Order: sequence, then C-alpha cells, then structure tokens
Amino acid sequence: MYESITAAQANLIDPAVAPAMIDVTLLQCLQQSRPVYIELPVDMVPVMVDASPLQKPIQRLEPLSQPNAGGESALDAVLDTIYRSKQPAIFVDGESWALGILDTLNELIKKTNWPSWTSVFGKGYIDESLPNVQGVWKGADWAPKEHREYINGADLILCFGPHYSSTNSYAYSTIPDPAKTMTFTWSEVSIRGLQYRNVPIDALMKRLSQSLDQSRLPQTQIPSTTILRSQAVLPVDKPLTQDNFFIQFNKYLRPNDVIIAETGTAGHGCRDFELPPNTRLFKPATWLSIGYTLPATQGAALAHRDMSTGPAHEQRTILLIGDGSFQMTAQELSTIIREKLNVVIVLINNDGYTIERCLHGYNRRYNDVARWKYLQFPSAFGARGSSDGYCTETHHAENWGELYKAMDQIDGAKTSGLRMIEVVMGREDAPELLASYLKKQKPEPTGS
Ligand SMILES: Cc1ncc(C[n+]2csc(CCOP(=O)(O)OP(=O)(O)O)c2C)c(N)n1
Ligand SMILES: [Mg+2]
Repeated sequence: MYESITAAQANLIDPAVAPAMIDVTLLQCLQQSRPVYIELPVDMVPVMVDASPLQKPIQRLEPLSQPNAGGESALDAVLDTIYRSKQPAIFVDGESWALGILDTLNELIKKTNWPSWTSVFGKGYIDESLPNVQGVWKGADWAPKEHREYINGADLILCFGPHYSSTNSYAYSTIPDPAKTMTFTWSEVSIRGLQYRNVPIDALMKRLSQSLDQSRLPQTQIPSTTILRSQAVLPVDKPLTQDNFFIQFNKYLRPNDVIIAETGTAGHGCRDFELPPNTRLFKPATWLSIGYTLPATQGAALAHRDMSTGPAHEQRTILLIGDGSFQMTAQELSTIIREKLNVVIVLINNDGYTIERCLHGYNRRYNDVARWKYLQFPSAFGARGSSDGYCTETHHAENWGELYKAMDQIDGAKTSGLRMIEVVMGREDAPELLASYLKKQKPEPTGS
C-alpha cells in the first residue's frame, strides 16, 4: 500500500545499484517534499556497497527555465493583480511549509505590510511579532469584528498552501472566496479561478520578491484588534480556567522553543498563542490521532538537540497534552528520560476526554478515563531527580499562583531535564469554540 502514499519507492535487492537507488529516491523526497519508501531486506544489511556517492550531497534540482513557459506569464499576472488591488490580505495555510517558500513568504509579508493571517495548520510559519500579522483567521463566527470586516471588504486574498480540512478551517468557514482569491500551490497559481500550470512555486516566489515594485503596492491596514482577554497577572488563589490559561502560559514561551499541542483542549487553546519569533508550533489540523504528540515530542527533542549548537537546556521542546491523550502512549516518557531529552510537559488533567464531552455525550461514561497519578510516571520510568546534569522535576497546579510558581522555576532552569507540570482544569471547561458545542448539547435551563 505504501506506493499510494509515497512519491518514490526503492527495494534494495541489488548491491550494485543500491546506493544509486537510495540517492534517486531521496532526491524525489527533497524535490517533491513528500515521503518516500526505501525497503532494506534483512539479508542485505551486512552486504558491502560503494560508499563514494556519500561524498556528494544530494541537491534539489533548480527548475529549468523554459522559453515562453507558464512561469513568466503567471508572474506578470500575479504582479498585475497585486498592483490593481485596493484591499488585499494574505492567508498562509498549512502546506506552505512543504512548498519551501517560508523565507520569501515572510519577506512578502514584511514588504507589503498587508494584514496577514494563518490557518490553524499554518500557525507558526510566519513571524507573529510583525505588527501586520493578525494570528489565526477564525472565520465569520469566531474572528474579532475587525478581522471579519477587513476580510469581508478585501478585494484580493493571497492564499498560500491551502489545506481545507474541517478542523483547519473552522468547519469550512475560513476558506477564502474563490472570486477574490489568488491561490499558490506546488506547481500552480490560480487567480480568481484562472489557472497557470507548471509554475514551480519556490522559483515564482523568489522572482515575485525580487520584482515587487513597492511604490505600486496598495497601502492598507487593519484597525488594531480589540484585546479580548487580558495578560495581566490573575488572582493567585483562583482556579485555572481554559479561557485564560493559554494567554497566561504564553509569557513562558521564548524564541527557539519547539511547542507541540495535542488534539483536545490543548490543540484548540494554542491557537491563541502569540508566538515569539523563531519558534515552531505543531498542532492538530487534520489527522487528530490522539497519543501522537508524546512520541513526537521525543523525536522533536532529539532532533532539536542534534541540530543545535547552543547549551542543551536552551533547546526546549514543550508539550501541552491532555490526560486522555497521555494515556495512549505514556511509555514514551521512558524514552525521553533514557535519552535525557530537554522537555517540558504540561499535562492538562481535566478528568477525561473534555473535547469529546463538548462534541458528543458530555455526561457519558465513555468520556471518562482512569484517574492516573501522572506525576509518579517519571520516577516509575527511572528518572532519578537530579543526576549527570539531567534534572527531573514535577509540579502540580490548580490555581494561578501555583502555575506561576512552577513555571517561573521551569523557566529559570539552567540544566537540561524533564519538567512535568500537571495543571488541573474543570471537566467541562473548554476553549470557546468547544464550549459552544457543549452548550448546544445541554438542555435549556427552564425559566422560573
Ligand atoms: C486514536 C484516537 N482515538 C480516539 C480519538 C477521538 N478523540 C479525539 S480527542 C479525544 C480526547 C482527548 O482527551 P484529552 O487528551 O484528555 O484532552 P482534553 O480535551 O480533555 O483536554 C478523543 C478520544 C482520536 N482522535 N484518536
Ligand atoms: Mg482530558
């Protein structure tokens, strides 16, 4: 079945051609930004092969410039449409990463200074510290009034890397109107429905960035958005609530963090983060398989350590995960400890599947999970407190004071370690979109 989901496949049964087959297959992986499949039969493992190709790095091929190809006319049409627009907007969706255009896209956002949004999936791809970057576009029902008015009045939306799944598009409500949208995908630009094919997107974006005449760009901006929730310090003895938790947690995020939010209330709440520059956020957008993020955190933390040159404790991987999801793959905590990875785990303990309570069967038993003693897991998996420069610490927070105290300690860490904080929140407390679904399930209170 792998042939259907990979861009290229190789079965290494012949030592003479195995190295070349590996290179050709990996080239397809780089070239298409899609997975490939290489099969290594067990009896081939000890076989010697020619290692000389390892001396030459595999490089993506530059697109060949074809006379009169779609690329030039597409570029002209894109520029013309941009210069004619009066109220443009930029919308960055999740597949922009694989298109390899994030540098040029960020340049475009800076150069134009136009109001720019991401989808849920695209969050973290563009620099959220820029004044024109507005965060996640939440559609007609959930976006602040200023966002809705701007997008409704826009005559052009530049949409990059569209990925229109229901979770990623607020039940399809954020999909831009095709009549005013210019869409950029892997090898195609579509301008208000008119398609230009065989246009390599990364080359087009580079040319666009070079050719843009700043004096011809429409000047437009959005009135500053009403601040919906406060970042002020909250009363220390008040219980933790979902509506403020993510805004409060935001102040502990810093450049260089890798942040992972699991399907559940965490995956919804993280949409409100204002990410510091140079961070990455992985969040649920389509596939939503719970339990995926704990092993993913292990992998990300390992990669983070391998790729960085700075001190290990400064390369943080932060996971926000629910109790239900943690129960799916808890044993991966053991690998995190064994590999001495620098990880912060925020475990939201709300006594079961809160997101599912919101969607369906809020009072049904199938949304309850066993009540584990989560903070005992590190020691059960062999963590030794503080040894060999690796530290394990656990915290429990039920109110803002306990959260601030624990996070201040975690934030000041000077050694690499596993830091786990269990945050307790209500069984039926959820970010606003989910809370609205819960409300719909409950009978209207009868008037007196
Ligand atoms: C493998 C898998 N099983 C079941 C589901 C359905 N599902 C989606 S979210 C969820 C519950 C998540 O609960 P928890 O991690 O505790 O997060 P909370 O919403 O309570 O914060 C379930 C069971 C799924 N998405 N994937
Ligand atoms: Mg839960």
